[in-house]
Amino acid sequence: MARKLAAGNWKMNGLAADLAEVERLWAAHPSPRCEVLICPPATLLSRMAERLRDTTYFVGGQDCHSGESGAHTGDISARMLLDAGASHVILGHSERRADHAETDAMVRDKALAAQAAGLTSIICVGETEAQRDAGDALPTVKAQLSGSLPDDPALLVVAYEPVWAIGSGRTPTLDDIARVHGAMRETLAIRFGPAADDIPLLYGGSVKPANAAEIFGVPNVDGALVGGASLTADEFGEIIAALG
Ligand code: G2H
Repeated sequence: MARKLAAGNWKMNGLAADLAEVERLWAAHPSPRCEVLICPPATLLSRMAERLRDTTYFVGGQDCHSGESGAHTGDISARMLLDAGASHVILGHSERRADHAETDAMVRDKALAAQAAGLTSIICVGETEAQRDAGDALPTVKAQLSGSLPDDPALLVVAYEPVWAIGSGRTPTLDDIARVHGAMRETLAIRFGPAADDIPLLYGGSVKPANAAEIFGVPNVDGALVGGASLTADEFGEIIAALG
């Protein structure tokens, strides 16, 4: 049985003043029944980790390089994230696949680096609107899974984020989410055996307080990767409460 996880992805949002939001969140939700993770921009990572040091909340990165160190201007290694206080890292988000031409093979190499550093990877997969309209959602997700995942199921979370649902206010039907999450669990079981049951499967894409509870009721949905609604303590707190 996979543990429940509410993960916030702040994307390229947040300045030092916004750290107060996570303290408000903790004050309002000091004993959630799910795990809570917040992934701020790298500039805030160590300061957020410091603010949350005496809490049960986790802090994570939004990407890492596949190498340990070296001449890679602007990049951050998995060990650097760990050193800054991170326990998790989001990998292969569709915005990185689109903006930085990240391939499945690159995502897999990053996941291997994250595992080696002891970080939990949140591997993101999801179809574009054109792929959905062509009836290719499931083959797309399965291909991304087989290409992006490391060989060891330890320290692994998978997030299904249909690209067309991200930040758009649109979400798949509950039946569609159930179909994709069921297929992901089957694919993971073929690859990893019984360990697949312990891999949290998150849904991501326009999760809000208004739709969180119904999405969390879908079989094989173990939580959410939340963007816009994770930026304020009030909205993310409602989503945490819906999961817990
Ligand atoms: C999908 C999600 C967070 P939002 O990218 O990963 O963002 O909730 O804003 O759609």
